[in-house]
Amino acid sequence: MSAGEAQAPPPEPVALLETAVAAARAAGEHAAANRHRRTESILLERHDVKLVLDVECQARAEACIRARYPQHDILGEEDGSNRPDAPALKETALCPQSRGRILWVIDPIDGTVNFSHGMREWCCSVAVVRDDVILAGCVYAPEMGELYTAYQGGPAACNGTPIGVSAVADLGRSVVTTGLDKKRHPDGPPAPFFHAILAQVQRARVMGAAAYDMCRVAAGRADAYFESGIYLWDIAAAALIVNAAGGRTELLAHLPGGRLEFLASNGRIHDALRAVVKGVPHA
Ligand code: LIP
Repeated sequence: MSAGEAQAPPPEPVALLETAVAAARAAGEHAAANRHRRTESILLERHDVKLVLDVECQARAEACIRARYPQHDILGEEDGSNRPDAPALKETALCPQSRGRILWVIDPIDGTVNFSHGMREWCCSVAVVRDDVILAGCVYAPEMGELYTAYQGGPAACNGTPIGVSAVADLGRSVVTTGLDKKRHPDGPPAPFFHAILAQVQRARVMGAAAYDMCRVAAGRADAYFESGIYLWDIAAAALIVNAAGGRTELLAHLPGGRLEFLASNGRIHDALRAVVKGVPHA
């Protein structure tokens, strides 16, 4: 970004959202049209997979953004080398990389393992951030027929219809989604966060796509989401959508390798759930 642009005001959030939607749709429609290629992998790890379509979908999202905003910066899951090293990130900022510049944050296929097995719970997430403020965000779940959107100062919507978080105020009556980060506790007991949450809520669910999990919270179909070891691109767009839907989000910690510990909720059970996850000893 040029020095002059660093001082220029960012484009209007509504205009940015239009591009975020176009980028998420370009990625999602390509993935959905190529489901028959869902097992073409670049990297197969014990608990993860990187697909050829991940890279292709990110390229399509980037093309939409660069056509409209060639001067903006982009951070995507498939960049690899862009994963900031957390020891340098001493701040509480969710996206310190966005300081002084407009940064697009892309997860071309969130829920990649779900997608590669033919499950429908996957989505494409595109957010735009400046000075740690999320200006607009879109989460597109093609096989669920749902497009979630929000922009700074505006409403959260699903397919253009306003959405809002649930009214559940008792943790014991809540449904909380989370992830099972196998890499966080390689030697300790399995899934300590999951078991701590499970003991306190009505149901704990692991659905495999953070951005879509958070959109469930925004739409009032789940009451909170928590994950330790998630990346910025998994949660940036959905964080704005949850807040715009009347919920609350909180960065609990920066972890090594650019991973995050992140909590999103309907607001009413936020403090109680934070106390539960803060009580889990970290490896
Ligand atoms: C996934 C997240 C999920 C997490 C998985 C994985 P990806 O993102 O959405 O919440 O538990 O480990 O990180 O890799 O499918 O984009």
